[in-house]
Amino acid sequence: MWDSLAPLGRDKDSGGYRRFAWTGADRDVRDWFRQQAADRGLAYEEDRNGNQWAWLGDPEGQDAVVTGSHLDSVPDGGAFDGPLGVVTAFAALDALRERGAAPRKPLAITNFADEEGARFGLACVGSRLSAGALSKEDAFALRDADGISLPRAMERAGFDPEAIGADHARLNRVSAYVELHVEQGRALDLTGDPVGIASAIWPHGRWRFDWRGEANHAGTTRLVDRHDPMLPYAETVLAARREAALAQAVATFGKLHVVPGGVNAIPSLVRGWLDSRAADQETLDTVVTAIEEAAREAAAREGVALAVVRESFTPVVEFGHALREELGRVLRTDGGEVPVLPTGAGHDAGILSAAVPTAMLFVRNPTGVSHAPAEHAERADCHAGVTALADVLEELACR
Ligand code: HGY
Ligand code: MN
Ligand code: MN
Ligand code: MN
Repeated sequence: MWDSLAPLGRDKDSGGYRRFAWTGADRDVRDWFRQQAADRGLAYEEDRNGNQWAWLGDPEGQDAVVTGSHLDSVPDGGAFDGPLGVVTAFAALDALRERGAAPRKPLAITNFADEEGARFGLACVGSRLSAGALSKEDAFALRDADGISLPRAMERAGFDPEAIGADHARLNRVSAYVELHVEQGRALDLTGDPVGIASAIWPHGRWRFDWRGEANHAGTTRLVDRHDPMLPYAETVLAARREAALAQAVATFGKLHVVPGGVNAIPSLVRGWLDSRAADQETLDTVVTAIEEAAREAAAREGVALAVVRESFTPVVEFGHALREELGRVLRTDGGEVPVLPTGAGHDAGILSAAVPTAMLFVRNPTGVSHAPAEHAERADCHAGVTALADVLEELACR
């Protein structure tokens, strides 16, 4: 199964993945999902927001137990972030069948659309729409770098964008959503465990900084006469690292857009996107406020204007104790407890936790790297993840 998915959307130069929402690469992995469902005789659905569902049992039934993740990626993303959760879901269902475990509740596997937000700039679009955390109006306002709107992209991919919106009826029928995900750090590698359970997702957000200066000739403009927006941008990147380090938080300027983008032209506009996250809300607010202050001071020194917009924000998610404890009981072995750990990465499970009891399982990533081609999980640990997920699904759906 893995080998049929791995080549799809992979960039031959970087070895990373470029599976952006509603593009050809996304269509290929969605077709792959549909085929996996068909191969298992599962009832296949696409919901009003483009999320894919493969059902064992009645899609209209109550108390459904759902597992899955996403198949889209960040630019040059790794092979496991998202796909591991979908592949292990199908493999866990196969394992339940091999065990002869008969689900008493409907069981579904999902691929949530556009989790990474790589194309339109907002993460977890499919799950946000379904959970009512993103309005149709705000979704319609999303544009990609070429100015193509989300609804237009969905339409081109064969979806009716007018249908998007909250899907409470569907989510109200779900009794638990469990997402398995490659760990995006090295905590399990350090504890020596193949599988862990998520305790929480850090609060995190995305802020857009627009520095507007004075376009001019790179060769003839004296330094004293410049209003170069690149300067305050550079100083703000250094301030972000400084403030995050002081607060044991994280801050990243990972995306930059420069206008006009000529080597020999002082820019008129430098647009940078900040991704910042911290263990708690107060710390995050402190860090972002300090970064913004440093950005304003640097802009003033260069005679450059600055506008800052918070583009998205996800508050802290504490995964519910009841389901988390149940997973801990199911996965406890003679070797002891399964580690419980927080994550700084956002997930559909985090968005859905506002509407559905959710839990997450992590599989060890010996490199600790994610959102890059070096992301890795050993085959043996992936198998341990399948067994753990099958045990959890058997407990939740078959008992
Ligand atoms: O950005 C995140 O944390 C997630 O991978 N979308
Ligand atoms: Mn990711
Ligand atoms: Mn992910
Ligand atoms: Mn010239």
